[in-house]
Amino acid sequence: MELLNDIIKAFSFPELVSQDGGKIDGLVIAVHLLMLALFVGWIIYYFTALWKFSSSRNPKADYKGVKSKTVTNSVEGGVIVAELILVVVATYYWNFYVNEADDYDQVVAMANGSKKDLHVVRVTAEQFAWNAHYPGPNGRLGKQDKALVGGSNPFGIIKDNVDGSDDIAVLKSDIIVPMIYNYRVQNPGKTDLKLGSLLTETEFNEAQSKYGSDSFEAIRDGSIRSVTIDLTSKDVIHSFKVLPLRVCQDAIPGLNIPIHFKPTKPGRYALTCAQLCGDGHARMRGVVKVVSEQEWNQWQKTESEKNSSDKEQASVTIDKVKA
Ligand SMILES: [Cu+2]
Repeated sequence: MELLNDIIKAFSFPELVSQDGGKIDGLVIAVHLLMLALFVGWIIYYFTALWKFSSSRNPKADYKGVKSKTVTNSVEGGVIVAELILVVVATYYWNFYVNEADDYDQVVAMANGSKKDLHVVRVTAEQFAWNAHYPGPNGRLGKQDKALVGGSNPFGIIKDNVDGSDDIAVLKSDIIVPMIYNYRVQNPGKTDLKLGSLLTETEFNEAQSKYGSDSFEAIRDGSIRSVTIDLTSKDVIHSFKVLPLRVCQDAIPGLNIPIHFKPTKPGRYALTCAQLCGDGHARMRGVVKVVSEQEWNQWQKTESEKNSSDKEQASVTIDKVKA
């Protein structure tokens, strides 16, 4: 019985901690059912052909074969239709889903007329580790310049710019992402909030203290904010794969590829590299750590302070050396 349970477990889906991950599982099941239908169809065809064209039923070979083109034509027609669906429909939806999450406006929020990368984590893969670059409390990712890449600044962040000054760079450690419940504005009252817009808990609390708790209505509707990983690679092609989040995306040098997911449970989840990227490929493991919104805010604050105090320390040391 235990063996049976183990076998069932081995063939089941891994734990799911992503709000849209069920769609991926659905697709996997649909593809398997389609393959099963094809398999059964071909098996039936195979045995029918064996029986129909056996030498006992047809002692003399028919050299003329089939004359009608109906079957060939309909198969070719089917191929053309399938290709049209693939190119027109699939490309459109792929572009729609991959480049823009349904709550993308919330992820890259517009604030003071400029974009904020509130829940974007830049991940740079290298042989054989994962590195992460986070926006600081100001919510903006600093610009990068490859001339600045070095031991103390592996991402080449332009730090003397306001966006980059509070950024957090973490090498070869857990990649932290927030799990944020959306508060949907049901009734904006006399506030500046828009009907139907989504607030994070932090924004909800800020709005409550700004306008007063009875001045507007917003409810937690069960939806979760998308997190975006802005993925790239420093050297060769790697692949960012986290099974519980149902996410797998190649990291390609010179390209920044966005991945979106909505984590539903705090915890640490295994991150593996799904492209054979060199002799240390098997060692290239990491962790995606999902934390609550409060933990995320706190972590961002302390790490950012740590980063800037490191910088101050470094400049003090340089000054001392100069003196
Ligand atoms: Cu790799």
